[in-house]
Amino acid sequence: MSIYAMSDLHGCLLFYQKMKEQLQPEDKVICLGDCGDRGPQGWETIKAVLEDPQFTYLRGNHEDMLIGAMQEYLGEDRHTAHSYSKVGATALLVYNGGIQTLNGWKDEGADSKWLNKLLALPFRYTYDNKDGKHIILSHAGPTSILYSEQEDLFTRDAICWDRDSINLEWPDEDEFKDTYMVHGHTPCWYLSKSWKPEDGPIYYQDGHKIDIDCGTVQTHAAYLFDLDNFDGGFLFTA
Ligand SMILES: [Mn+2]
Repeated sequence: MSIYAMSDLHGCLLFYQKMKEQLQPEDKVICLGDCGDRGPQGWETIKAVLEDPQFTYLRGNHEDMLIGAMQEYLGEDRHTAHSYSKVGATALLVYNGGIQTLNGWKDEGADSKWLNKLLALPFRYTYDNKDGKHIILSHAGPTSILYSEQEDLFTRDAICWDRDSINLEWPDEDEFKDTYMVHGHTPCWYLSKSWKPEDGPIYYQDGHKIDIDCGTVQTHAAYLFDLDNFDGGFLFTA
């Protein structure tokens, strides 16, 4: 049995299908969020991952915006990680390429069962691998979650949205020397302009942070990152 992570398919259902062809029935995949928006089949990709028992689906900022937009459409109070104080969640989702995803849900009757499934998604997942590496997985990978298991609005907002902690150094406390953080949210080309999908995930902050977002919608590539063997895993290209 293998356990993998993947992230940021952004409507590229094709890569979900390619991953399914690669997986053995007993394998597990942690999906680090952002299944919808920007790409061609946002709503279909979200539904496929939500309904697939092989996948553990974590909330990304695009799921967070979609939850807010669904709640705004249904006239419910918002229960999002982000406050959306300046603009509504719907406006922000549309600005970030989410109109097709939202319309996919509306065209099928705007069923609140999907909202409830999205609301139930966890924000983080931890895995202790075969080499004794303690791995924290989340969408955005904020350094702050090293210090707290607690989840409040501030922490959840950071888990879904934070990009600033990319520039921090890995803490030198002993307790974090075997800890690794695997995340998406920030395409690898944002960290290195010369990066190409064939180069693989980017390791930074002394190799403890691992960005597996290869910018699928722009690069037409996606990773399955093997959590027990960092040198294993698969690159898929269209
Ligand atoms: Mn994101």
